[in-house]
Amino acid sequence: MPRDPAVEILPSACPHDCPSTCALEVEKIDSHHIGRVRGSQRNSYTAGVICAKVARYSERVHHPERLRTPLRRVGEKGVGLAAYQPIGWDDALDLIADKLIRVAERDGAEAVWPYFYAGTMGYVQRDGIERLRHVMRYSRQYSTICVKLSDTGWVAGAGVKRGVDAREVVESDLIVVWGGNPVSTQVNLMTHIARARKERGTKLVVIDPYRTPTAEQADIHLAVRPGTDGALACAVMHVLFRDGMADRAYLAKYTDVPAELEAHLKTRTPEWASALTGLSVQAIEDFARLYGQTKRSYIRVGYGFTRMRNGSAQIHAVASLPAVTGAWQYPGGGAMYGQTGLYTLDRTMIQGLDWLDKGVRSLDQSRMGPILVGDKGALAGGPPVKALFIQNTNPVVVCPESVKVRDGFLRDDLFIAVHEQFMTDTAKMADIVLPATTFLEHDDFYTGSGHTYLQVAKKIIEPYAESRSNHEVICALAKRLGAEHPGFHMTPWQLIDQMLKASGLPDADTFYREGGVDMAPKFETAHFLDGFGHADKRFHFKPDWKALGIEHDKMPVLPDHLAVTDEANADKPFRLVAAPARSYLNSSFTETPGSIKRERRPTILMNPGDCTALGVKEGDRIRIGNDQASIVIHVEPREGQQRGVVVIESIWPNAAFEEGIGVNALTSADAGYPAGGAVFHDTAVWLRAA
Ligand SMILES: Nc1nc2c(c(=O)[nH]1)N[C@H]1C(S)=C(S)[C@@H](COP(=O)(O)OP(=O)(O)OC[C@H]3O[C@@H](n4cnc5c(=O)[nH]c(N)nc54)[C@H](O)[C@@H]3O)O[C@H]1N2
Ligand SMILES: Nc1nc2c(c(=O)[nH]1)N[C@H]1C(S)=C(S)[C@@H](COP(=O)(O)OP(=O)(O)OC[C@H]3O[C@@H](n4cnc5c(=O)[nH]c(N)nc54)[C@H](O)[C@@H]3O)O[C@H]1N2
Ligand code: SF4
Ligand SMILES: [Mo]
Repeated sequence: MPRDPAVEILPSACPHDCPSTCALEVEKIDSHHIGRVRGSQRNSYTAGVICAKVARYSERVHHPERLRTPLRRVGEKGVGLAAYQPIGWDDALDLIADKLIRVAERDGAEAVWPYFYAGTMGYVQRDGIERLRHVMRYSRQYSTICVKLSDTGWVAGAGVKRGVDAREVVESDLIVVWGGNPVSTQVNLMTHIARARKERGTKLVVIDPYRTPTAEQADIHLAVRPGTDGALACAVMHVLFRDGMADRAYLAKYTDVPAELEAHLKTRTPEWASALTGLSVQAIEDFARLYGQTKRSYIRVGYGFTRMRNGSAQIHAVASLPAVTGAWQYPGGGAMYGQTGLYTLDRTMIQGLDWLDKGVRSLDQSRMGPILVGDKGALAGGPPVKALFIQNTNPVVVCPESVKVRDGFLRDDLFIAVHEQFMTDTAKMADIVLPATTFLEHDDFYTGSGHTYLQVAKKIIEPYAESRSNHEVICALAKRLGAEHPGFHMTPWQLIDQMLKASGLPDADTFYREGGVDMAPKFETAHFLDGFGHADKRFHFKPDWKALGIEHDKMPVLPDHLAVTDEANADKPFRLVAAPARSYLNSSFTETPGSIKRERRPTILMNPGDCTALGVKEGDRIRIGNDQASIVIHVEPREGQQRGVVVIESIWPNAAFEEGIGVNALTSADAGYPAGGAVFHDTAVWLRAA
């Protein structure tokens, strides 16, 4: 689309919870309106490309259903706008503060649970709630909904959360996208992969239980059964050792127990893995040979295959592969899961870490359902939660065991305040709803996990209607609660500047002027040739799980298939994967017309053979359930996934489903091993006629 030279173009960064954290260029029409949003060239990872949903951001920021004013509920929970009356900001903040003070006096400070996640990834607007929490000694939040399982398993092997720069895939001869769907969830990676394929004829392998848009582009798609990647990785390593494709010199120099690993893998044959993964022996042998014979092989490790009870073990097994072939030594070789270990930022001021007391109770974010319905174990020995203050997340929809979450939110003795941009399912349960700004209306600082840039972004337009930023709300509440901390008296820009200076980095203005700073380390470091992150500098095939989580005794000693998943059985013969949808971002964008049009309605993707066996066809309704709940959904036959595997792309609002509960009614709030983590793709289910 041609650019109008009269329209001002300003730099920004995408705040959404996505590994890409794209550098943006935003058309500013006037002080209240934006036009088109484009990817910027100033950041060579973004390279001018962004996803369609953010390119259409004017649909979201100027949406007629944006929250305009603070609201007080006067009707039933769950109804929405009709149940609320507008009130002034001072009244709303006074009401919240009074309630929090009363709850803390009566039930103890731990009965208050500030709850947040990454609706914006900006450090100031996302994490300021931590400062309020720590100063007030409110219950802490154990962050488990997204990266706990993957972080734990990656760090077990590599010792630090970083890897080979994704831009380096242009030098790879083989790219393996393992348990991720970048076409939908981080489109920029595909730009670099496309370049590699064009310039070098690079092969693309995708390992995913269903034919995602990424799998559709692959040379080879290995449609594993969910939760069996550990077995596949072990069988591949078995072949590498068996057929002389292991780099023994590399193993001796850079890894901990290569001989033990080789002996252990003797029984982890392709036949053994075939029975678990559902892949043919030939497919496993062929992939192992391709991987073993390609020096410049790059694994882009996704999150999907870690959202399992055995997820940390799975990612550890997969991350072991390049240590066996020594792929780390070559340009375009190695692996990457996330880069956040590169940024050692001093977040004391923003998060109020000088007030952090680890003696204060910590509650597992993903176990919100059990927590709110009063499960003693989930409450970690403390009082019931009597007040929730929520920013940046929509737990009524996105948390597992969502029926329990909803039941908890329906409690009469629970006070709920929600700060949101839209009337989400969570906001509909609140006593007080506060309108929030978007990233275009406030300043913030961003890091990327899929790339290595740090970026700052300034507000581009004025806040919509009466909306206020998270930072403003946190500071206003702090004042009313008598919480004292210098961070409550600083502007977002001052907080960013303070953090950067305390971290030994250039100041905020320099960052802004230069369009961000690339923190990519030198080749030797990125490829761990100067050592992995452990004290002994070696990759650990035999991790110290004990240091990583309380359920360490459940973990395999060496890379293995850990048989702790919710296995299919005669009563529940199907395995459900609750994967991300392309046009939504978690529960965000479920309000924008362009995204809704593309996603249409909730569907269940099924192997055509299963459709025939169950007598259902395209567009039919079917009931899917387990011991927790059941939901009704429309059928879509899809080639390319195994029989017995079904997929629901999400996360739709509850109202999109016939009976008003969505996919997370089926997912479990069990904590993955060894350190916790939500197990969204680890669910056995039955299917019946609706
Ligand atoms: N079935 C299933 N469930 C899942 C997953 C899955 O794959 N399948 N994935 C899980 C994962 S990985 C994650 S990370 C979670 C994420 O789940 P959520 O945290 O709920 O995700 P988001 O939709 O990114 O953000 C939530 C809300 O933040 C609001 N928001 C955005 N910016 C701001 C702001 O500046 N201020 C305020 N106050 N609010 C703001 C948005 O309007 C949005 O409603 O979902 C999890 N749930
Ligand atoms: N469009 C869009 N983009 C997003 C999001 C979104 O909801 N929509 N969510 C954002 C967030 S918060 C995150 S954390 C990231 C997530 O980004 P991804 O890593 O891409 O997403 P995951 O949920 O982790 O699932 C990715 C893939 O893992 C597959 N998978 C599930 N189980 C297994 C398994 O056992 N083995 C293997 N090999 N694969 C498996 C799923 O089928 C799915 O295709 O994306 C972010 N970007
Ligand atoms: S790809 Fe991710 S980071 Fe980039 S614009 Fe889209 S949601 Fe934002
Ligand atoms: Mo996530």
